[in-house]
Amino acid sequence: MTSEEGALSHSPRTRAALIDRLAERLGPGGVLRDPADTAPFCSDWRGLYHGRTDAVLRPNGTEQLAEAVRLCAGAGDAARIVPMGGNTSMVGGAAVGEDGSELVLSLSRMNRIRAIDPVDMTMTVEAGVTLKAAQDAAEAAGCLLPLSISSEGSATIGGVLATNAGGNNTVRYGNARELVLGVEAVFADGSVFDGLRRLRKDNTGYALRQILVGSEGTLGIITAAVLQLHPRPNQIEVALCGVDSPEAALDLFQRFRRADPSAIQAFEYMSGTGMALVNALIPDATLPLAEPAPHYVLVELATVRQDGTLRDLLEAVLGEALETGAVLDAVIAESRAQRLNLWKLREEHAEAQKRAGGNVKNDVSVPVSRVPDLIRRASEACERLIPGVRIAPFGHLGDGNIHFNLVQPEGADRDAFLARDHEIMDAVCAVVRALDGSFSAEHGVGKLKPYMMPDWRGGAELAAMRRVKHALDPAGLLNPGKILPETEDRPGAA
Ligand code: 2HG
Ligand code: ZN
Repeated sequence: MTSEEGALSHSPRTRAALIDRLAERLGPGGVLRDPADTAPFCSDWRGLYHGRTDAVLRPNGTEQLAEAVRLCAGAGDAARIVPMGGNTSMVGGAAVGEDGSELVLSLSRMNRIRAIDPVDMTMTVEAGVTLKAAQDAAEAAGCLLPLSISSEGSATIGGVLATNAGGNNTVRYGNARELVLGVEAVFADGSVFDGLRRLRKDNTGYALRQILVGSEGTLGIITAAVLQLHPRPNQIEVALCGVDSPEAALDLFQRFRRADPSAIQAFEYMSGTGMALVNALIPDATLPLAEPAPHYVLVELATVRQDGTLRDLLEAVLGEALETGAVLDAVIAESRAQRLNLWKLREEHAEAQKRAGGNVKNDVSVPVSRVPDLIRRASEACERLIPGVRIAPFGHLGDGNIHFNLVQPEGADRDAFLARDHEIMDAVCAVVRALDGSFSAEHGVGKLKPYMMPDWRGGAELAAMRRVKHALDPAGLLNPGKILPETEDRPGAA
């Protein structure tokens, strides 16, 4: 394509005509054009990306959404589409480009819970329902939707599925992928894939729902899903423990697993540095232990049994671990309010780190046995690279996913620190690779990390991904610039 053709196909005039037509079809409230209204859709939670859009589309249902996609597809390159849920991505998964040629497609008006079946233990929800609203609806029906992530108040089902979210309960229930029985989605040509099946067994060709889950909106737009629910637990116990090393944290995990693997609902790790930031920067987040510890574990046990023995199990394991010195100190929640308070100390880590200054995040995973090695070796590498950097890893130890996050040194220049993000991520990822891990465990690739794909997923794997993308979205209409790198070369490579 010549540059003249490129300029023509991005023509703002064609786009303006398209937006007029979209406004007509989507009706009142269906299209936002005023920059004051579109601005919140153009920046991400981390503040890494600031784009521009000529319109935010807000269809009120699948049919409208499909029609909008058909219109955009018919307009060629004039309007590519960035699907957006709660806009909570940590990797710019819904970041909008800077030239205005991308339209945001917000699922916020598609927020109905279509059905809950307590016998089949399924719920059918639209993509714009927040994860918290879906959890609450499941609970009201006497069931449990076990997906739980720190941003669940804003994150929506569509985004959670598009990114195959993991979160706090993966250790027991798996990732989002394991909880999806069916999806409804709109493909890039505007056709509707009606796959809202509620079946546990359904081997009828390619599992398209599983290709869409984790595709970050690049292969189709998930508009609704059938989720597998679980029985609600009758006993829940939560404890916060201080430990003196990541090895001790792993040792404690093994103790619980030996005692009763089926009781572990969450097993979370926090560094002393991360916890100190939460205590200092988040109101009403006070450490309930007598002394701060170098590292912490938050463990949640749960069971549907009603025999009152879960507390015994928790106390037996903690008692033994305290005696051997594997645990330094521990507090057990005595009420639902105390449980929530202990969880708050964990869930506010991202917010506290944001308040402390610039962050470089490494959402990495390694085999569980190697988590202590990861923490030690990556810490050493980062200390060497940036003396004084605040090393504040935390995360889902039970499934091997650690958020190896760095907070700028106190008093340092935020932008200068962030300018070194690739250098820092590369140093951490070198350790992750040596430990047979992954550079992105649960947050996805988004706009931040496609540059890593050739190194980590190159060759036949990346080539096959490109062919799948081309087959389902030949014009590159959906979520441009995410997951797949523009070239096979690393930036800066000779
Ligand atoms: C969490 O586990 C989220 O709290 C956010 O995945 C992690 O801030 C982060 O890096
Ligand atoms: Zn996480």
